[in-house]
Amino acid sequence: MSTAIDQSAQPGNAHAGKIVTIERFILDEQQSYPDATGTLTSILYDIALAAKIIASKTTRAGLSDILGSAGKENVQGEVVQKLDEYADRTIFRLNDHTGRLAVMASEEHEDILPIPDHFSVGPYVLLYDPLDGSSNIDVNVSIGTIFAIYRRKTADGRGTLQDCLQRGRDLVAAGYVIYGSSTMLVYSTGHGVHGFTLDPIIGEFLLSHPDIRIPEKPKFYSVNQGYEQFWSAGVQRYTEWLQGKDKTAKPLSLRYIGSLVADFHRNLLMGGIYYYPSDTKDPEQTTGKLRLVYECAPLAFLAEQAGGMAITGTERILDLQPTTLHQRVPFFIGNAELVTKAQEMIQSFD
Ligand code: P6P
Repeated sequence: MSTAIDQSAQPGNAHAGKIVTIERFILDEQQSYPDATGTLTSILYDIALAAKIIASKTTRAGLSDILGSAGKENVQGEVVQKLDEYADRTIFRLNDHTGRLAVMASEEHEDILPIPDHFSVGPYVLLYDPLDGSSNIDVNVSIGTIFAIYRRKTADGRGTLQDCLQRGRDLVAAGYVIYGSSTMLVYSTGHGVHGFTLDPIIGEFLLSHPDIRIPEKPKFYSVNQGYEQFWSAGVQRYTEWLQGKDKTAKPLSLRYIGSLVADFHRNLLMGGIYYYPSDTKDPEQTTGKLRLVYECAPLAFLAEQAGGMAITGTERILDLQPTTLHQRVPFFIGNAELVTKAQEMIQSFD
């Protein structure tokens, strides 16, 4: 199997033959913006550092007392795993004192996370899901961190909720870290999607997947088919189409890990669609499970940058104006052809 260094040596790769660290790549990218102050670059550095620190724990989770639940629930009513808390605290503490952010918000907390009064504020906003899919920690399934960076909207002072409730189309940068067989950081600042693999020996993220594009020919569909009875008619018919039941297309393989970042990452690299539709399994929560601000908008930004699409079933995710921090939306993301077909069948049969 080729390593990150071998891959960058592939002919046709703009970075062929070079060993490019994420720091160097981000700095090179910044050179393209004469008026850049370096603040966004520094935030991305800090996220890469947080990823290394969290990765050092996830790879040893089974060996330290950090494994297992912290015995309390988060705002989502989910049992908080200790690794969740560690990841959440690590990202906050790496960013609260830098003077680069006006405010933060984390999927693990009900409200916004103000910058402490004794630290100065800055022009950006950081929203993050510290460890998505954390219920998989104890069974050694890949999990991930998702982050979104906006410019603040309020003029000055401490950032507010308004700074955190922005449309995804106004994202300045977004990305994720996947803690799997290797640790990868994948991000975009609106100029393509780029993947970096952590070399744990030297502690560096090295460019391994420049300019990621979702393959035209999809391979997989990812959905929890255990809830099929609770879906709308359009989603049920769409799923049958994906399975080739109407004989107009070859069946796709079902791959569903139950960890959004892992499912999204596989489909980004190999082609496919992930969806978590609205369903009626919980009368209290029929708009689907995934959070617009912390999960859907940042991943939608990446998907579109990689030539894909992301919708609620009827609307473009990046056009949605969030009304609350923990707002959930139905979510279809991946290969443009498959997402478009979902929209058509939902509109025809719902
Ligand atoms: P279900 C994990 O809790 C998560 O938010 C996503 O990472 C994952 O895709 C989804 O929920 C799994 O949900 O209902 O299929 O178990």
